[in-house]
Amino acid sequence: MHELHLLSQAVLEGKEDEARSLVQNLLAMNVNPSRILNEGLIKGMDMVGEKFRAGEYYLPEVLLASKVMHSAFDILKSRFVDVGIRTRGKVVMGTVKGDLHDIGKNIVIAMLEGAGFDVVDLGVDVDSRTFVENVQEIEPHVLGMSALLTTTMPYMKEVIEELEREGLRKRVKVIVGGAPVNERFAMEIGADGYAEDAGEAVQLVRKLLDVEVG
Ligand code: B12
Repeated sequence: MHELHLLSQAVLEGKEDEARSLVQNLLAMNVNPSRILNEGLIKGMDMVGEKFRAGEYYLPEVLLASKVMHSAFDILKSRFVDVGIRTRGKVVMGTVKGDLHDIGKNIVIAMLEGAGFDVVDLGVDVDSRTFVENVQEIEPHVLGMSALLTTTMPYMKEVIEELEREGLRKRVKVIVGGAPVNERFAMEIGADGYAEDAGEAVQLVRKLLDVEVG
């Protein structure tokens, strides 16, 4: 669809006003919010990633695109709210130590909140101590970790080991995600689940908590 293409271009080119009005138009045209997110906004970020890899974009361009993505996603966010269903469970979520990427994590959080879960966001660059302390205090049903760098991904294992040392591992389901993470890695480090995108993350949390869908 032409408007979705224009939206990914607006993210790619860092045009905030244009991206926001395209999202409004697409919603007015009754285009499914998940489609706007995946085929417009995330597609745009993927294109940014390609340019970055190819050395055509530098950090300022990537940051600008991130800002546009964030601002446009804000309009979309409320559309994921599943009215009438409240607090289906508690989730604690953070991006692991050494990693500052939070766009994907924030989308996952917004979708989980929309689906009725209570989410506590620990932010980025979160060390194992902080994860463990929050699991102790908040007693969430699920702990979610995000990593976008191959160098920070192994840290997820350290957090799981720390949970084990503190005797907390059995009390919380651990889920992991982020572009370099996959199902196999998740199983290798002893996580309970992996999801490829925010929509799947909601299904995964529902499944782990055995919450009725709908
Ligand atoms: C935006 C971005 C940045 C921004 C981050 C802004 C922000 N606030 O997040 C900035 C400019 C800060 C940045 C910095 C760096 N970046 Co960067 N960045 C990206 C970029 C272009 C997009 C990432 C993104 O937001 N994608 C969109 C979101 C929606 O997707 P996502 O994060 O994958 O999330 C989805 C799923 O993975 C899943 N998910 C995510 N988290 C979780 C968690 C759970 C529990 C679950 C279930 C699911 C889940 O659901 C999400 C929604 O569907 C990627 C390239 C790419 N295409 O991935 C590079 C990329 C990740 N960056 C990279 C690099 C190298 C860096 C830097 C080291 C660059 C530098 N030399 O300084 C620094 C590192 C800083 C640090 N310490 O973290 C590399 C990583 C390479 C590697 N193999 O490790 C990439 C792949 C670019 C590349 N091709 O080289 N970056």
